[in-house]
Amino acid sequence: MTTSLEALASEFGRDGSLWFAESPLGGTVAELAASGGARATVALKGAQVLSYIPAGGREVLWLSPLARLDGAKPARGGIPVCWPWFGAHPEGGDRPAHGFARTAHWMVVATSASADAVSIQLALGPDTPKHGLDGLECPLAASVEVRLGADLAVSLTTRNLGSQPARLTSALHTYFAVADIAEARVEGLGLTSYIDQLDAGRIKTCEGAIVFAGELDRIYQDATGEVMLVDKAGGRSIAVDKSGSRSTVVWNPGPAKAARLGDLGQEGYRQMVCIEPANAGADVVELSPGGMHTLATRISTLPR
Ligand code: TA6
Repeated sequence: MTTSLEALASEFGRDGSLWFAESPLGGTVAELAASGGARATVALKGAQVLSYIPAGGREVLWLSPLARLDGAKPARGGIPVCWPWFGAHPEGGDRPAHGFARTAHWMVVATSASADAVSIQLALGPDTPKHGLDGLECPLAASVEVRLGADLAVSLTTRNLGSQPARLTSALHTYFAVADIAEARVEGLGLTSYIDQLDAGRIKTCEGAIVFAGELDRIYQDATGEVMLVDKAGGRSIAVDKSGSRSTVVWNPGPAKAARLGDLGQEGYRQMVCIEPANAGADVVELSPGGMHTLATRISTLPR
């Protein structure tokens, strides 16, 4: 398994477009630089995108000032990969919330660079201790592709290598940067029912845009379309498109939960909102033996 910077550079580096470095956060990252000027940073731990800066633009993703790659917890921010389950494991116990993939080491398996885009593909290491959503030995394999060009595309592909059907829930748990959560809104989910995670999982609907006045934690069901994050105070909008997903999670911890979590930094909750293309709630993926599923997102910025 190629891990040293020199070995990674030799096998997967792409002159001027993709290189590897030791991040000050305490782990190895791939730096992507598209010909048009866009930049992205991907941590090998968790196959986690940490940064995305479009050409001529500013950072799109929020990353906690306390984020670390060398701790037991996942780095707070960017695009954590929740897999092979979303949320708490049905059996509880010591199973980590949002699965084990986001704290596992991923291997680089391929890179590419062209005039249009730079991409990196990573695979979850075969030595990752794995138990699945069903609590059994997990027969699933995972790979992530990050493609940087005019926008940012991230896809999570799962394959069932076992001889039995397997179930999967997952999410690309994307943290978006906003200038002020109090002036941000999410459009495109009006009239879609959601599971209210703050009200015993009751099913509700909300008309119009989502606005934030404290903690909000919702799993929108039958949500298959693009949503728009309007960062009014920041003077921009961010389009979040997706495929392979019928659920979208929207989350902001608010001040009290942010204080309990303790790793968002001073008032960090005011500068972030999660919009997560997911397979969550009733949106459970059933994979037959040999079957494959891809959850993908595409992120692009617009003038407001
Ligand atoms: O996606 C929303 C959510 O499930 C929230 O309930 C909150 O727990 C958040 O994920 C962050 O979870 P984490 O395990 O990263 O602290």
